[in-house]
Amino acid sequence: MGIHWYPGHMYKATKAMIELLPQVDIIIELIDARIPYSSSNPVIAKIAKEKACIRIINKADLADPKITALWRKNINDTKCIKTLSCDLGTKEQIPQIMNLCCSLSVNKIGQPTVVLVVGIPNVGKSTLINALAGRRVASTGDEPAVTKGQQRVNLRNGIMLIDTPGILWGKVENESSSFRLAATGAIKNTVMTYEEVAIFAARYLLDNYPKYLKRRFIFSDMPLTESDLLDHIGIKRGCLGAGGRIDRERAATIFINELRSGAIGKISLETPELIDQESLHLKPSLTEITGALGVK
Ligand SMILES: Nc1nc2c(ncn2[C@@H]2O[C@H](COP(=O)(O)OP(=O)(O)OP(=O)(O)O)[C@@H](O)[C@H]2O)c(=O)[nH]1
Ligand SMILES: [Mg+2]
Repeated sequence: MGIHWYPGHMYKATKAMIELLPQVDIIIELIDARIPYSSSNPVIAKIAKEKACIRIINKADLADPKITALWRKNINDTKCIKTLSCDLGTKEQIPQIMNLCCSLSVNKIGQPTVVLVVGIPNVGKSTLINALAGRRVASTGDEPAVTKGQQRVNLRNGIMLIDTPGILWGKVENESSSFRLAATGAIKNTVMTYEEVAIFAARYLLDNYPKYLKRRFIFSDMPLTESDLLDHIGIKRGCLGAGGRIDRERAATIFINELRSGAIGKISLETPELIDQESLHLKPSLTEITGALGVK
């Protein structure tokens, strides 16, 4: 059972994006390097098939480089789709992205090449627009749903960029994907409690990154369970309520914020192998969503 997170504004934003498609020449889709599968919107995958597409695995600076390398091998380029991993903090890959846009651009006399920038909330779409424009033209912020509507930016080289609000899809079938989206900050903090998300992330980190936890939170004995880990963080960070009881929600908030910021380490929350295993238990439910939006 997946979460249902599809507020009206996201449905409208998806519909507006689809309506714009006939004018679009190139799609840039940003996915999150920490969760390349869970941050890939199946609706975008479906519509992107018709267009030249640049797929950017963003926030690579926060992800485990070994796992990103595995994903790079796993996500194949096709004739129309070029993939590159990126850290927009450094802007190093901006010339390469611009060159790709220029090489894929179509010759339309007197009209700009239209590049639509899409992806889940908080993945870095507006940051990319600003970097490509070379100035701050779009609002950015470390929370989902900062961009509320489409915004057009004309560059001097004949390219028009369109920033879009972050979108998720109607039903995130894989329940683990919902937790991963929440853990990385793509889903508003009001949809799930910090504690729920922290319990999920704690288990993954205890199994896959115990050394990072030890280094960050300094344990003499490694906690065995997710609850023990949160209690330990609560004690270490002084999250105590009435009667000296550990305030789990506060401990969970600290843990999630440090995970999101990269303070615990470069961490990926899914691998291709794990997703293969999880996918065996899922049935596709895309038709329902894309049908409702008018995508055939
Ligand atoms: N560490 C890191 N942070 C990044 C990177 N790219 C963007 N960010 C940060 O991620 C946060 C979200 O960036 P935005 O550009 O606002 O994201 P968005 O996709 O436009 O978000 P919405 O408009 O809310 O959908 C900001 O705090 C950015 O500074 C990156 O490559 N690495
Ligand atoms: Mg934005």
